[in-house]
Amino acid sequence: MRQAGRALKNYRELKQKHTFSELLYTPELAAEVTLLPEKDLGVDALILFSDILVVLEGMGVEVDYQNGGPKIIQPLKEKGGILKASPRPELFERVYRTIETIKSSSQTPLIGFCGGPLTVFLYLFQGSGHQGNFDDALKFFYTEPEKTSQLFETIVTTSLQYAQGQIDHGIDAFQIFETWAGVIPTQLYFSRVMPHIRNLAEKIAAQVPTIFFPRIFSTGYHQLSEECFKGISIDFITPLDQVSKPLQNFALQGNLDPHLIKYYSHQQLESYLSDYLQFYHRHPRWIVNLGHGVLPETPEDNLKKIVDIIKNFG
Ligand code: 1CP
Repeated sequence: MRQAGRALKNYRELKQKHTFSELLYTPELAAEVTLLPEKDLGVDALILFSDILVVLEGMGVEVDYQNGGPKIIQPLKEKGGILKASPRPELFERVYRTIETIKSSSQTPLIGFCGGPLTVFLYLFQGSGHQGNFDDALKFFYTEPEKTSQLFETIVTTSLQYAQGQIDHGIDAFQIFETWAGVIPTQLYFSRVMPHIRNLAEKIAAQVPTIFFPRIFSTGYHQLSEECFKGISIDFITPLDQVSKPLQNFALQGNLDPHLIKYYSHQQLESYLSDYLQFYHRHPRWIVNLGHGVLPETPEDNLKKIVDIIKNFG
């Protein structure tokens, strides 16, 4: 959950020399970026340097990552909701080469990932995620449920193929980022999106430990106890103690507030994290992580401090 690199000096230096797409699709560079947090921060696990929109690019949808957040060149709102594109499987192949390169030089567990179908659909239809404005995509979601469901199926089919490739090339765990789960009511998420999540996750979870991150999921977290995941990643709004009991059989991940990580002094970080140590005694399967991505301009020193504090807890 780092989004990332943005906080790391060594990442920003690479960005001076290469575009984001070059970093994504040059296996040696993507491997180098993936490994930075291990070297610079000392974290215990790596997340593949990629993006959730790579699935769309592999489907043949063009994405522009220049100038701020990513943009879909021809979003479905401009094409009457119809997806016509020629798949580019060679882009996935580059990601698989990246995984092989990482695995050949590091023993640290590597997390692969994809976006959840709702989140990927929202970007595909709207064209960007700017400030969470998905008005056109949501209009389609509410007024064209069958066509939306077909798009979910298309996204899941490609995501599954991509996830399988990541597994075959050596990832150790998999995370599904449903960043925008909270734009619709939780019950609607369960009735209209969750069946697609299950189609995606069950095959993956049968092979590698799988973590689900539905962001801003309210009481939805309480209803995941029968799902196939090993871990649930929790946003930074929801108190962990509220979800600990219903999710007692799962590893819980995340919940640290990215703002606080950005603005707190080292001393404040220590006391913040010691509260989590108490939580850890109640729920020992807790993976230290943020409740959403690291904010740009977060002091790298603060990230390093968190890792040091946690490791000193022993
Ligand atoms: O951070 C890492 O290096 C790990 C790899 C990673 C992951 C897991 C990146 C690299 N992106 C993601 C996931 C991702 N991408 C999500 C789900 C998690 C989350 O909510 O943050 C989403 C919604 C995206 C889409 C995306 N790509 C955004 C958000 C835009 C928006 O307005 O909604 C952004 C800024 C990107 C570009 C991107 N992807 C990754 C990085 C490091 C960046 C920033 C590029 C840069 O400026 O250097």
